[in-house]
Amino acid sequence: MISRIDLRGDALPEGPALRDLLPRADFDVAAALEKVRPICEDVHHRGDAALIDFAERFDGVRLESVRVPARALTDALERLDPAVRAALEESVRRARLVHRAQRRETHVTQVVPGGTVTEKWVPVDRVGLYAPGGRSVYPSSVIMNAVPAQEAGVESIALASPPQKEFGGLPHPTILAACALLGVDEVYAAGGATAVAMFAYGTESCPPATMVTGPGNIWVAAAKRYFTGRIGIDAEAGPTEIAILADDTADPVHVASDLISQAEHDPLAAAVLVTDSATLADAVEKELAPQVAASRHVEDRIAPALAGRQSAIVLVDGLEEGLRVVNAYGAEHLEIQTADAAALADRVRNAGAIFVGPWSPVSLGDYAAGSNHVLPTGGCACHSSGLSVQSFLRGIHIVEYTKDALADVAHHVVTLAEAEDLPAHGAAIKVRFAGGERGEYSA
Ligand code: HSO
Ligand code: ZN
Repeated sequence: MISRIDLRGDALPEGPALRDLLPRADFDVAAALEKVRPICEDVHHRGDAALIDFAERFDGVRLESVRVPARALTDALERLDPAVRAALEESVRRARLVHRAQRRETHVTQVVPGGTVTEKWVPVDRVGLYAPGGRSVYPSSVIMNAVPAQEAGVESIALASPPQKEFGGLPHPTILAACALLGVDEVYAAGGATAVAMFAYGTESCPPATMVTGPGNIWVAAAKRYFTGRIGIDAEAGPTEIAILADDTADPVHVASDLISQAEHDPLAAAVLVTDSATLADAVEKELAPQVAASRHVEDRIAPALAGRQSAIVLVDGLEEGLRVVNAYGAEHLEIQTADAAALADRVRNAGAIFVGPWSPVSLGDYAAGSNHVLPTGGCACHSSGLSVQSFLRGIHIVEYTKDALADVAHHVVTLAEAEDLPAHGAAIKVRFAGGERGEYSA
């Protein structure tokens, strides 16, 4: 059901060589790029008409309009199961606490007397959020995208989600209800690459956005890559990953169920256990069989995810080696279930989010820890962070020097300009002081 990679005995290789030994899904965004290009360009040229045609082709429903009427949002919220509503509200409350604390203050640095650099943080003007449909109807992801954008102060927030045939061409009602709960009232029925193109170019009904964020399948990732440079994106989300670093103190029942919990997302989802305990490895493997058999999405997702080349039990000599392995892997989610989990967590350098100890499973983070669940996948945790308030802000430097302060540093600027063979740069300084009474650069 799940393969083993035995890294015991020999010394572990360094960096990329170690990474090459570890499992990972094939997620060929570059190949998908060629297919999304004509779709995006059609949306560019034909706007709403193209969106409506693509909805018919991909989602099997002819839309009257791409914009979802306000009434559909309030209706969906009214009809939402009260228990689901309460859970979403608690999720929002916790996410707000965490994301509000990420806000950034304007910072003024007095570099020299009379010379300041102020860094102010400005939210992007307009964000298009994407919420997948089909297999992944996740109102929780609406929260994880909308809350940081709102806390960052983004003024214009729109959301797109695929039209659903069974709901008369509207996005899934729980997505609409989550939007209503969050006060996101500009919603479009558009899916995959067409939704990203709608936000990137704008159409008759949807003004263009400066940034698009949110999870999605390979077509969404490819469309984000297509528009990189034209609009801001969060990340090209790949299939979900869980890595668990565990020793013989971990409970195999918990470890197995946590591996399955993320395998449940996608046949390409990755579940990786890294352990120095062969006993735990055997126990987890034994536990997986009955737990998988008792799960709902076995054939289409869990079984292929666990059996896929992206999942494995990795055996290492000790936790030091285990730490090197999880750092080389850079998991989207990393659980640490060892005797001294917090101390090990402190030494993790590469992970989208870290879940420490036996009572902090990834499912908690998916819904209600307060942390964000839009996290870097595919090893991108080695250089990127999950979605946060920061994702929606730009830091702008405001430079303000007095005449005296410029005079003090002028000779350095002129020297560097000459060293770079850019005399006009130096001239822009000199011209301000020519003819001064106290020498060339006197104030
Ligand atoms: N684990 C997913 C997010 C999610 N889980 C949504 C449940 N719903 C990617 O981080
Ligand atoms: Zn999940």
